[in-house]
Amino acid sequence: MSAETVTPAVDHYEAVKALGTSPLWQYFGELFAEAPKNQAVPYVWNYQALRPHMLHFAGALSLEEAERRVLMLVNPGMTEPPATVNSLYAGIQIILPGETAQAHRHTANAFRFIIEGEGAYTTVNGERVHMRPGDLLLTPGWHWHDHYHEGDGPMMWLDGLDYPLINALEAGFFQLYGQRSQPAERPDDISHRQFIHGRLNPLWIQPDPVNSPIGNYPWTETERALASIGDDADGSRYDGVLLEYTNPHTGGPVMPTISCRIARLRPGFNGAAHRHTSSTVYHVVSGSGRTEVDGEVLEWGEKDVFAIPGWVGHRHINGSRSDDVLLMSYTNEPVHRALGIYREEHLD
Ligand code: GTQ
Repeated sequence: MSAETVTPAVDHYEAVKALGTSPLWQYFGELFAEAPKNQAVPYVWNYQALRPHMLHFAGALSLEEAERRVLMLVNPGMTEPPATVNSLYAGIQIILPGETAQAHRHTANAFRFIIEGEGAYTTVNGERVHMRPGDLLLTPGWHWHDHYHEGDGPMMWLDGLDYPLINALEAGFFQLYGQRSQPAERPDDISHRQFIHGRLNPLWIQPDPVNSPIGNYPWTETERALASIGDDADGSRYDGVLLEYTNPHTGGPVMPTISCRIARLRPGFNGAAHRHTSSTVYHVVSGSGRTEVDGEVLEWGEKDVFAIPGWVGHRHINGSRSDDVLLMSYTNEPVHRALGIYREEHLD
């Protein structure tokens, strides 16, 4: 017998695996799916149910023990690592009078939307930025920030960050400032005082290439904008009177990876259905209603948070005959648009 005939059949699959390769034909359908298959699912987080537990942890855990006292809003489809939708995270943070959440910075971009309480401020790169309910505060990537509460009663807010994207891109860095709080180095609330008029910008400020220079978009201004639009504007068929918080230098989103928005759904608003590749997290500022998603109904009430993953068909409804719904939302749409992968489909 020749040596050739006794050689066992080579298992080419095992052999190529050992060589660090894999046959594309076994993965093709998964890697090049006809349409996106999102891990995240539509979901509602009930604020009133969470609130007593937030208060419990406020009493049980000091800010010396926790870098930030936050309950993460974890999507049941995205638990490891935890995320709220693809590329975005939401959390509810609580801080008590006299407490300091120590100064740190991270490459992830962050914002806060104030839910309840008054008298706290965040120091962002040396500027104290005061918070009131409905205010949108920005902490763009690599900006030092610490929170301090000098008022009465607990203060709670929604945190929105893009760390799932930053970590997926392997660009996550984190640093402690070294002291618990930063000294105030600039006049309090100066960034929004000098920019808030929107159409009159200070020319002595060197624009940041990607981030809005505004520390706080106060609720008083948001309300004024909605009131000024009134009842006779067309609005969007899908999202009602939908406004984007903008970077005054560019007119674009407040941060490169996150567009923050506020929408007013008038009484009886029955939105048209659509889907888009971008994912959205909503916070109900006031009112209650429902969102129909691919045959399922998400019911939401005041202060709740809900998630609509990308490519899920959805329609928002304000069933009330008398009350507005105000929805704050944030989305990764700017990332999809920047990469040329944004797609939208009208379903009605
Ligand atoms: O307040 O700086 O929910 O750094 C997650 C990470 C809040 C914050 C979060 C953070 C913060």
